[in-house]
Amino acid sequence: MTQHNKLQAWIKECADLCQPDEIIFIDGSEEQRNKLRDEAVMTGEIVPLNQKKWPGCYFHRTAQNDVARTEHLTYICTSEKEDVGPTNNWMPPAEGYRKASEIFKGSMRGRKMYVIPFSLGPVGSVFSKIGVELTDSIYVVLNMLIMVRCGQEVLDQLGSDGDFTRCLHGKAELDVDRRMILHFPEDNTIWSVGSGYGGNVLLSKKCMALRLASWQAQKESWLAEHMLILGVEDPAGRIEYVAAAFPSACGKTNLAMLVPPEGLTRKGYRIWMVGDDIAWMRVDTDGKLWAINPETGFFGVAQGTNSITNPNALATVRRNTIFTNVLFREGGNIWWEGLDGEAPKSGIDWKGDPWTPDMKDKNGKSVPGAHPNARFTAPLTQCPSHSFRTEHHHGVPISAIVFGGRRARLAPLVYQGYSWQHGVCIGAMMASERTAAQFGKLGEVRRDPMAMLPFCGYNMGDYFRHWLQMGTRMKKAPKIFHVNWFRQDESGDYLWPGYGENLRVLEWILDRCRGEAPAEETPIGYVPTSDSLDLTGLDLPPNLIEELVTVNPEEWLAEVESVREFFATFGDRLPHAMQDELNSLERRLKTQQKMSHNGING
Ligand code: GTP
Ligand code: SPV
Ligand code: MN
Repeated sequence: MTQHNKLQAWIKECADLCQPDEIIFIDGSEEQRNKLRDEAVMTGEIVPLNQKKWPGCYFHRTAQNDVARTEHLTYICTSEKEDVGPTNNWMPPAEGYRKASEIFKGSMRGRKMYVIPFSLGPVGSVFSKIGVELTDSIYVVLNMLIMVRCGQEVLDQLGSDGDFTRCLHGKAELDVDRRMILHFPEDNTIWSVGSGYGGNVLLSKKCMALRLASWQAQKESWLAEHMLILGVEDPAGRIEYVAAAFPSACGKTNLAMLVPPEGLTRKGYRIWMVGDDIAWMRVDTDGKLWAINPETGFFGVAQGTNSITNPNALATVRRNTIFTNVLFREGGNIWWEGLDGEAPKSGIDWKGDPWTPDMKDKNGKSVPGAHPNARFTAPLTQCPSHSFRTEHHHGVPISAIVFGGRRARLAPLVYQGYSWQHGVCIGAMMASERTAAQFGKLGEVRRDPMAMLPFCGYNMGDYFRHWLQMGTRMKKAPKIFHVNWFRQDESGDYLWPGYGENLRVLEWILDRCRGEAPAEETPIGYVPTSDSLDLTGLDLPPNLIEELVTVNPEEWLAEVESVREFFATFGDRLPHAMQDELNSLERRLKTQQKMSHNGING
């Protein structure tokens, strides 16, 4: 299968450690996939859904303590602690290898080890990187076959001495006390042990395409980002591409799969989905930023997905999809909270227990049938709005970069940075409420620069510097914006309808990039004037847009203070430009505050 001596030696080394009964190369063939599926069905690792209704679809339940990424067990192992910065857990490489080896040792006895060669990006593209994941989980293999380009063509591309990222995964005992997700950027190696959940074990995804890739991108002058990519085709037939970074479970998949509301469809708008989670971007010879989605699949949040919020997602998951931790129903059906129609009368919940919709926990709260972080794994090409550009080795040119978080207060619906440098500071200041995508306290606001807090594989002070430098390398840099779909009123209801209606904001953003939409200057950046968003067909309360773009200087000054504290944690690794931008922002806010105290409308 391969003439690559180093690859063979590494596989042998890992097999000596883990002691699998057998080693199987994944060739990418349908035949092999079917065989593995059958085997996993036999053991109960996956359960077929009703194949008439859900052709090619399967259900999987993870261990109860293993339902989201475990950031506190995720480490970057480098020789110098300063290189990972204050936002990452650090361990010396030797200690990481030693501790994880103890868990890996003999852990695959009685199991098989699968060898998955994969390419992030189209095989052979200048963007692309190759990895090889070794795993003892068929569930991982079946997911990887959807999420990335796998198999013999990748080995052929690797040849006899190509570079590849070494990814070792073992389920071991699935014990949270013996779980470690370790990254060794200096060795181009990832070790993950003791988990069976998505982002912890599909090592191509967050571990390689973000943590290791961000490290490589800094050295090689490109960007590896937690961003969706979509194309907006306007009424003139012109397609412009937007890359947007929102933290986990904050709307990337939904925005990427956007279906235009009636009014904008009639106007002639169409959306093309390129990617929903990760973007790799490089400056091309034309001085523009070009992007690819390195993946070929969605690993999307089930909760809240329905035919109103995201019809394209529902169409995407009708076949060839793996559902993880949803509610399982008799007759091979599934359900999750927020799906269309009424809840089923009964089912087996994500824990494997009998469930009915009226069940309450000891605090009187409804017991969910699906885990809030239940996910679907489905091929990109099944999305009705899938872009033909995903196979292009060249990617797509990016006109606008959008940052966004989940903020009940403060952050307006949309605003635009004054410059690339200001835009980088907007990204660096980002914060969001914690969601179910990671283990921890829900709802707590935490700083999450560029939505990369859990995914930047090196010191974030250096990461900001790298972003600033990328700006100087572009002749036509994308404009930078910030959005917030999640502003709430006093009773906790969302003020903005969101989902498909978000296209109205994208329209303004792209018009701004061409210098064609009016805006008002505020201390934090440009916001839309009250009549510059096309709201045709939307029935909103009067003055809602004004309310959604209001900048409250007192609240923002408090935010500046909290950002200042956060920036201070980077010490002298923080670029001066970030401090300068923050000081200028504070000055502008104080001026506005003074003006409104004096009764002058700023
Ligand atoms: P990851 O896969 O974890 O990176 O998440 P993501 O950023 O792709 O988030 P996703 O699109 O899956 O959305 C997460 C949750 O936010 C879902 O429950 C959505 O229904 C909800 N959501 C997405 N967009 C909007 C929006 O515009 N408004 C509101 N109110 N909710 C939204
Ligand atoms: C995220 O949490 O941002 C995800 C899911 O996209 S996971 O693959 O688990 O990281
Ligand atoms: Mn994500």
